Amino acid sequence: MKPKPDYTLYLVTDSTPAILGDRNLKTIVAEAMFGGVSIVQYRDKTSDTGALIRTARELHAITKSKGVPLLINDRVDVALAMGAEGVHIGQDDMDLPTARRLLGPDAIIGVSASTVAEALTAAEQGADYLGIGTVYATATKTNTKTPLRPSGVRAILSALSAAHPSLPTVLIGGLNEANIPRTLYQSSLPTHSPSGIALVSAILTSSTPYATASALRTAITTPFPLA
Ligand code: TZP
Ligand code: MG
Repeated sequence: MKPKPDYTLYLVTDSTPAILGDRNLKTIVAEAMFGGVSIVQYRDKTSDTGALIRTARELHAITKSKGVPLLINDRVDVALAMGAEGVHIGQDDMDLPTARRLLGPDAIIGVSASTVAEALTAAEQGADYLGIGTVYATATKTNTKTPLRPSGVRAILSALSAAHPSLPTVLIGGLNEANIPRTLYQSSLPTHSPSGIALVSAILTSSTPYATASALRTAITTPFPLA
């Protein structure tokens, strides 16, 4: 049976010294999960295939112990090799129908979308969720198009709401505890709110990942103060 992930607080990992310093990724992930991270994507653009599989296995041991799904960024082969719950693919990675054929119906497959057309195509091809971004410019990923900002997110959600009203969506890019409440408020439609927030630096650069994840979860789940 396919799991139904909780996308509320979605941690995307990074492998660069600029973000991790000399800290241990597995320790940060474990602490952040105790603070409320509900899904983890292992994103590592620098390690070779052997190291990717080894680290993914180690992370999987940690996530599995809490029932948190682990998705692998880009690499369907790595996900297959170590039995991750799924993958996250971008527009330049393996296409979704091929990934689905390789991983099977129960795998969680997420797709990055930065335009209405990309979102609708991924939805029609059976993506399990969409990563919508970049919402705001971020130093973590610089090869992105013009930031969508909340108005661009709303345009995508509005296009999805007709044919794919229940497809989960996760916002990514430049998000932090301070800007999450208003970003969620400004990005939502009456009929559709994003299912969660994906973050790299806000969690990975924190010296207290437990407290940071917990504060982020509160920022995501507390209604925006209108008064
Ligand atoms: N995809 C779009 S933006 C981004 C990715 C992987 C990086 C987001 O990083 P941060 O540090 O949360 O802004
Ligand atoms: Mg990719």
